[in-house]
Amino acid sequence: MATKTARAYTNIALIKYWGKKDKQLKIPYTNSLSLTLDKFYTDTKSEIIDSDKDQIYLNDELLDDAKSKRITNYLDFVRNYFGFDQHFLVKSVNHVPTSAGFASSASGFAALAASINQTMKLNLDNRSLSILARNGSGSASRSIYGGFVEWIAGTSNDTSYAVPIDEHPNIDLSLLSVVISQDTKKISSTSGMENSVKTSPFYDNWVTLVSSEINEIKQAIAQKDVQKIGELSEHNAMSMHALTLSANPSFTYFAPETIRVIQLVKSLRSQGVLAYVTIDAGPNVKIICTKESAEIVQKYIDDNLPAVTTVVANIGNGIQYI
Ligand code: 2P0
Repeated sequence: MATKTARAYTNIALIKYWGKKDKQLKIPYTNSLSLTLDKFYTDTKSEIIDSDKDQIYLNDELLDDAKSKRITNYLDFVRNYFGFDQHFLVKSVNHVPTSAGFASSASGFAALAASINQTMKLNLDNRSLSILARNGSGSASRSIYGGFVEWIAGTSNDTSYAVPIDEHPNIDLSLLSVVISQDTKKISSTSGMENSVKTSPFYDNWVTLVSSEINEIKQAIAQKDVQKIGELSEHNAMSMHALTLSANPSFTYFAPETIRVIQLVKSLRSQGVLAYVTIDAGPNVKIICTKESAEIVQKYIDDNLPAVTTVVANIGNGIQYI
């Protein structure tokens, strides 16, 4: 039987992961909660090759050693973890256009983990797959499932994994992605979160805040209260970015246009439009809307900031084999 392609969708954290207790295992300080999106995904196919070196293609380009290092290191981890020694030809295609302003590590490592699961006939259940994906990139643990997903921080490799909260929520929520810059960020999430943990005087407060916001957002999800989901997500995102500003030395992922978009959203909100921002480790802004408000917000941003690109996404599925 021919090997299937594993498809994983990207996710946006509403209550964010920002800090590792264990760097090696990527065990976070807090739980986090995300929404899987339908527009952006990675397709990955792998096969065993008769070689002592992996060959990695990304978007039809064979990656050199430097570019493939993070992936081959991960495959070394996977070989060691399961005790096999085969090497792979991996072909990965990102349908996460850089122009959509999403990082591809979440969908990328989730698709890679699922693909190796297939090729090596590991028969992993979703929990084990989430653990495997987490070892590639923390946020990838959540892309195993669709809809609303919680990553349980845990305390060890076996206890840190994502669980579905509602994979197919019947909720009127759309996400507008506002792309300000497509440049690779200067401060990676990995080092940004490390600096925040080490030097922000507010880090302990963040840990306390996240545990209460996770509970509150789960209630809001159960009640299909999009406004409450938006309020909590915006507050959580601003609190995460406060950790970067209060780090020593301080840093920020915001660009001037990031602030401008926040102001435009607040102005619309004062006119009664449902719109709340969330921002990851980069300048781009994602706006939580209803289907109706997404159209209004998109037009308003397009009119006021003609240089930015906007894309509307809806709720996506978990891992698929096609
Ligand atoms: C998140 N981010 O919860 C947070 C919010 C960015 C801001 O997870 O070091 O690529 O590989 O575990 O998962 C991005 O960081 O970091 C991220 P590593 P990852 O989505």
